[in-house]
Amino acid sequence: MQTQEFFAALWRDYVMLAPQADAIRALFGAERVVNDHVAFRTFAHPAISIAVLEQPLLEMGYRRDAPYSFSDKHLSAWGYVPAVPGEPLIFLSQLHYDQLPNLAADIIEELLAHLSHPTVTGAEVFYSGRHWPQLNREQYQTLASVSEYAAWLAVHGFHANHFTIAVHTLGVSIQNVVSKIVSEGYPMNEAGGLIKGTPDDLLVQAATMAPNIEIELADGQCLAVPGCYYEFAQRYVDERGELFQGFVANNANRIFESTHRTNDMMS
Ligand code: OOG
Ligand code: NI
Repeated sequence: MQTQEFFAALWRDYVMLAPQADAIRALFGAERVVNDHVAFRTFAHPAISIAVLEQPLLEMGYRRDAPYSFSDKHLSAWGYVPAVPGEPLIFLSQLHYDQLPNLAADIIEELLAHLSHPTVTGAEVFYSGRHWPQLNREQYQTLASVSEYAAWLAVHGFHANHFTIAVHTLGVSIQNVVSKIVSEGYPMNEAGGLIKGTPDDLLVQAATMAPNIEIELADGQCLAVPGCYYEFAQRYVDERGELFQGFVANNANRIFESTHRTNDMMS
Protein backbone atom coordinates (compact mmCIF):
# COMPACT_ATOMS: atom_id res chain seq x y z
CA MET A 1 0.00 0.00 0.00
CA GLN A 2 1.14 3.56 -0.76
CA THR A 3 1.67 5.70 2.32
CA GLN A 4 -0.79 8.34 1.07
CA GLU A 5 -3.56 5.78 0.73
CA PHE A 6 -2.58 4.33 4.12
CA PHE A 7 -2.84 7.64 5.97
CA ALA A 8 -6.10 8.56 4.20
CA ALA A 9 -7.64 5.25 5.32
CA LEU A 10 -6.26 5.71 8.84
CA TRP A 11 -7.78 9.21 9.10
CA ARG A 12 -11.23 8.02 7.95
CA ASP A 13 -11.12 5.32 10.62
CA TYR A 14 -9.66 7.60 13.33
CA VAL A 15 -12.31 10.34 13.05
CA MET A 16 -15.01 7.82 13.96
CA LEU A 17 -13.30 7.45 17.36
CA ALA A 18 -12.24 11.12 17.53
CA PRO A 19 -15.36 13.11 16.63
CA GLN A 20 -13.50 16.34 17.53
CA ALA A 21 -10.59 15.82 15.16
CA ASP A 22 -11.98 17.45 12.01
CA ALA A 23 -12.95 20.60 13.93
CA ILE A 24 -9.54 20.83 15.65
CA ARG A 25 -7.71 20.40 12.35
CA ALA A 26 -9.90 23.08 10.78
CA LEU A 27 -8.84 25.57 13.49
CA PHE A 28 -5.36 25.60 11.92
CA GLY A 29 -6.49 25.47 8.28
CA ALA A 30 -7.18 21.82 7.46
CA GLU A 31 -5.37 21.91 4.12
CA ARG A 32 -2.08 23.19 5.49
CA VAL A 33 -1.96 20.97 8.58
CA VAL A 34 0.94 18.48 8.43
CA ASN A 35 0.63 15.21 10.34
CA ASP A 36 3.76 14.68 12.46
CA HIS A 37 3.01 11.12 13.55
CA VAL A 38 0.41 8.52 14.44
CA ALA A 39 0.55 5.84 17.14
CA PHE A 40 -0.78 2.31 17.46
CA ARG A 41 -1.18 0.00 20.43
CA THR A 42 -1.01 -3.78 20.59
CA PHE A 43 -0.66 -6.72 22.96
CA ALA A 44 2.74 -8.43 23.18
CA HIS A 45 1.30 -11.71 21.85
CA PRO A 46 3.19 -13.76 19.22
CA ALA A 47 0.48 -13.13 16.55
CA ILE A 48 0.25 -9.34 16.96
CA SER A 49 3.40 -8.18 18.78
CA ILE A 50 5.44 -5.24 17.49
CA ALA A 51 7.74 -7.66 15.66
CA VAL A 52 4.77 -8.89 13.60
CA LEU A 53 2.84 -5.64 13.32
CA GLU A 54 5.84 -3.72 12.03
CA GLN A 55 6.19 -5.91 8.92
CA PRO A 56 3.70 -3.92 6.77
CA LEU A 57 5.43 -0.70 7.87
CA LEU A 58 8.83 -2.03 6.83
CA GLU A 59 7.26 -3.01 3.50
CA MET A 60 6.11 0.60 3.05
CA GLY A 61 9.73 1.68 3.54
CA TYR A 62 9.60 2.59 7.21
CA ARG A 63 12.73 1.98 9.26
CA ARG A 64 13.00 1.12 12.96
CA ASP A 65 14.55 4.07 14.75
CA ALA A 66 14.72 3.93 18.56
CA PRO A 67 13.21 1.73 21.29
CA TYR A 68 11.39 3.07 24.35
CA SER A 69 10.33 1.41 27.56
CA PHE A 70 7.65 2.34 30.10
CA SER A 71 8.09 -0.17 32.88
CA ASP A 72 5.47 1.37 35.20
CA LYS A 73 2.85 0.79 32.49
CA HIS A 74 4.30 -2.58 31.34
CA LEU A 75 4.80 -1.15 27.85
CA SER A 76 7.61 -1.20 25.32
CA ALA A 77 7.69 0.71 22.06
CA TRP A 78 9.58 1.57 18.87
CA GLY A 79 9.66 4.71 16.78
CA TYR A 80 9.70 4.35 12.97
CA VAL A 81 10.93 6.84 10.39
CA PRO A 82 9.52 7.06 6.85
CA ALA A 83 11.46 6.37 3.65
CA VAL A 84 10.41 9.80 2.40
CA PRO A 85 11.36 12.67 4.75
CA GLY A 86 8.34 14.75 5.69
CA GLU A 87 5.93 11.81 5.70
CA PRO A 88 4.54 10.97 9.16
CA LEU A 89 6.57 9.14 11.79
CA ILE A 90 5.00 6.13 13.49
CA PHE A 91 5.02 5.02 17.13
CA LEU A 92 4.20 1.38 17.96
CA SER A 93 3.76 0.24 21.54
CA GLN A 94 2.84 -3.10 23.07
CA LEU A 95 1.49 -4.18 26.45
CA HIS A 96 3.34 -6.99 28.24
CA TYR A 97 0.06 -8.25 29.68
CA ASP A 98 1.71 -11.26 31.31
CA GLN A 99 3.04 -8.70 33.84
CA LEU A 100 -0.48 -7.65 34.90
CA PRO A 101 -2.31 -9.23 37.88
CA ASN A 102 -3.64 -12.70 36.99
CA LEU A 103 -7.29 -11.70 36.76
CA ALA A 104 -6.50 -9.11 34.06
CA ALA A 105 -3.89 -11.23 32.28
CA ASP A 106 -6.38 -14.11 32.07
CA ILE A 107 -9.08 -11.90 30.50
CA ILE A 108 -6.62 -10.78 27.81
CA GLU A 109 -5.31 -14.30 27.23
CA GLU A 110 -8.88 -15.50 26.72
CA LEU A 111 -9.62 -12.70 24.21
CA LEU A 112 -6.47 -13.41 22.23
CA ALA A 113 -7.35 -17.08 21.95
CA HIS A 114 -9.81 -15.83 19.30
CA LEU A 115 -7.08 -14.45 17.02
CA SER A 116 -6.96 -16.00 13.58
CA HIS A 117 -3.56 -16.92 12.22
CA PRO A 118 -2.09 -14.97 10.63
CA THR A 119 -3.77 -11.84 11.99
CA VAL A 120 -1.38 -9.42 10.31
CA THR A 121 -1.59 -9.76 6.53
CA GLY A 122 -1.00 -6.16 5.44
CA ALA A 123 -1.18 -2.50 6.44
CA GLU A 124 -5.01 -2.71 6.65
CA VAL A 125 -4.53 -4.27 10.09
CA PHE A 126 -3.80 -0.79 11.48
CA TYR A 127 -7.43 0.29 10.97
CA SER A 128 -9.10 -3.08 11.43
CA GLY A 129 -10.38 -2.67 15.01
CA ARG A 130 -10.88 -5.67 17.27
CA HIS A 131 -9.92 -9.22 16.29
CA TRP A 132 -11.49 -10.62 19.47
CA PRO A 133 -14.92 -10.50 21.17
CA GLN A 134 -16.07 -7.38 23.01
CA LEU A 135 -15.70 -7.19 26.80
CA ASN A 136 -18.53 -7.23 29.29
CA ARG A 137 -18.81 -4.49 31.93
CA GLU A 138 -17.05 -6.44 34.66
CA GLN A 139 -14.13 -7.35 32.40
CA TYR A 140 -13.83 -3.71 31.34
CA GLN A 141 -13.70 -2.57 34.97
CA THR A 142 -11.14 -5.25 35.84
CA LEU A 143 -8.84 -4.26 32.98
CA ALA A 144 -9.25 -0.50 33.42
CA SER A 145 -8.50 -0.71 37.13
CA VAL A 146 -5.03 -2.17 36.46
CA SER A 147 -4.21 -0.78 32.99
CA GLU A 148 -6.15 1.94 31.17
CA TYR A 149 -4.13 0.96 28.09
CA ALA A 150 -5.33 -2.66 28.32
CA ALA A 151 -8.98 -1.58 28.62
CA TRP A 152 -8.67 0.87 25.70
CA LEU A 153 -6.98 -1.67 23.45
CA ALA A 154 -9.36 -4.50 24.37
CA VAL A 155 -12.49 -2.51 23.52
CA HIS A 156 -11.20 -0.72 20.42
CA GLY A 157 -8.52 -2.91 18.84
CA PHE A 158 -6.34 -1.53 16.06
CA HIS A 159 -6.75 2.14 15.12
CA ALA A 160 -4.53 5.18 15.01
CA ASN A 161 -5.11 6.35 18.59
CA HIS A 162 -4.02 9.88 17.64
CA PHE A 163 -2.93 12.05 14.78
CA THR A 164 -0.50 14.86 15.57
CA ILE A 165 -0.35 18.39 14.23
CA ALA A 166 3.27 19.29 13.32
CA VAL A 167 3.37 22.65 15.08
CA HIS A 168 6.86 23.44 13.68
CA THR A 169 5.33 23.71 10.19
CA LEU A 170 2.66 26.22 11.26
CA GLY A 171 4.87 29.18 12.11
CA VAL A 172 3.33 29.59 15.57
CA SER A 173 4.48 28.38 18.98
CA ILE A 174 3.02 25.37 20.73
CA GLN A 175 1.96 27.72 23.55
CA ASN A 176 -0.19 29.57 21.01
CA VAL A 177 -1.65 26.37 19.64
CA VAL A 178 -2.49 25.10 23.12
CA SER A 179 -4.10 28.42 24.13
CA LYS A 180 -6.31 28.23 21.09
CA ILE A 181 -7.38 24.66 21.84
CA VAL A 182 -8.07 25.52 25.48
CA SER A 183 -10.08 28.62 24.53
CA GLU A 184 -12.18 26.45 22.23
CA GLY A 185 -13.07 24.39 25.30
CA TYR A 186 -11.33 21.09 24.52
CA PRO A 187 -10.18 19.30 27.71
CA MET A 188 -6.40 18.85 27.67
CA ASN A 189 -4.12 16.18 29.09
CA GLU A 190 -2.52 17.92 32.08
CA ALA A 191 -0.43 14.98 33.37
CA GLY A 192 3.02 16.39 34.10
CA GLY A 193 1.82 19.81 32.88
CA LEU A 194 -0.10 20.99 29.85
CA ILE A 195 3.07 21.27 27.76
CA LYS A 196 5.40 18.29 27.93
CA GLY A 197 9.13 18.56 27.30
CA THR A 198 11.48 21.46 26.59
CA PRO A 199 13.38 22.60 23.48
CA ASP A 200 16.41 20.76 24.95
CA ASP A 201 14.49 17.50 24.44
CA LEU A 202 14.09 18.57 20.77
CA LEU A 203 10.38 17.71 21.07
CA VAL A 204 7.69 19.66 22.91
CA GLN A 205 4.21 18.14 22.99
CA ALA A 206 0.66 18.57 24.20
CA ALA A 207 -2.50 16.51 23.72
CA THR A 208 -6.25 16.74 24.19
CA MET A 209 -7.98 14.22 26.41
CA ALA A 210 -9.83 11.62 24.35
CA PRO A 211 -13.57 12.37 24.60
CA ASN A 212 -15.90 9.51 25.46
CA ILE A 213 -17.63 7.53 22.79
CA GLU A 214 -20.38 4.96 23.30
CA ILE A 215 -19.52 1.34 22.74
CA GLU A 216 -21.79 -1.70 22.89
CA LEU A 217 -20.55 -4.23 25.43
CA ALA A 218 -20.78 -8.01 25.05
CA ASP A 219 -23.98 -8.06 27.11
CA GLY A 220 -25.63 -5.50 24.79
CA GLN A 221 -25.34 -2.67 27.31
CA CYS A 222 -23.78 0.63 26.25
CA LEU A 223 -20.77 2.16 27.96
CA ALA A 224 -19.08 5.52 27.40
CA VAL A 225 -15.31 5.01 27.15
CA PRO A 226 -12.42 7.22 26.00
CA GLY A 227 -11.96 7.14 22.22
CA CYS A 228 -9.06 8.81 20.41
CA TYR A 229 -7.21 12.09 21.02
CA TYR A 230 -5.34 14.75 19.06
CA GLU A 231 -1.72 15.69 19.71
CA PHE A 232 0.40 18.77 18.97
CA ALA A 233 4.16 18.41 18.50
CA GLN A 234 6.87 21.00 18.00
CA ARG A 235 10.17 19.50 16.81
CA TYR A 236 13.58 21.18 16.89
CA VAL A 237 16.72 20.63 14.83
CA ASP A 238 19.50 18.56 16.38
CA GLU A 239 23.22 19.42 16.48
CA ARG A 240 23.62 18.08 12.93
CA GLY A 241 21.01 20.56 11.74
CA GLU A 242 18.39 17.86 11.15
CA LEU A 243 14.86 17.89 12.49
CA PHE A 244 14.67 15.48 15.47
CA GLN A 245 12.86 12.29 14.38
CA GLY A 246 12.59 10.51 17.70
CA PHE A 247 10.20 10.46 20.63
CA VAL A 248 10.83 11.40 24.27
CA ALA A 249 10.03 8.69 26.81
CA ASN A 250 9.17 11.14 29.58
CA ASN A 251 6.66 12.96 27.38
CA ALA A 252 5.27 9.76 25.89
CA ASN A 253 4.67 8.24 29.33
CA ARG A 254 2.26 11.12 30.04
CA ILE A 255 0.75 11.26 26.56
CA PHE A 256 -0.43 7.65 26.91
CA GLU A 257 -2.71 9.00 29.65
CA SER A 258 -4.76 10.95 27.09
CA THR A 259 -7.04 7.90 26.90
CA HIS A 260 -7.45 7.56 30.67
CA ARG A 261 -10.94 7.79 32.05
CA THR A 262 -11.66 11.00 33.89
CA ASN A 263 -13.01 10.92 37.47
CA ASP A 264 -16.71 10.97 36.61
CA MET A 265 -16.31 7.70 34.70
CA MET A 266 -14.59 5.70 37.39
CA SER A 267 -17.78 4.36 39.01
C1 OOG B 1 1.16 6.81 22.36
C2 OOG B 1 1.71 7.78 23.40
C3 OOG B 1 3.08 8.35 23.05
C4 OOG B 1 4.18 10.35 21.82
O1 OOG B 1 4.11 11.17 20.90
O2 OOG B 1 5.12 10.32 22.62
C5 OOG B 1 3.07 9.37 21.97
C6 OOG B 1 -0.17 6.21 22.71
O3 OOG B 1 -1.01 6.87 23.35
O4 OOG B 1 -0.38 5.06 22.33
O5 OOG B 1 2.18 9.47 21.19
NI1 NI C 1 2.24 11.02 19.91
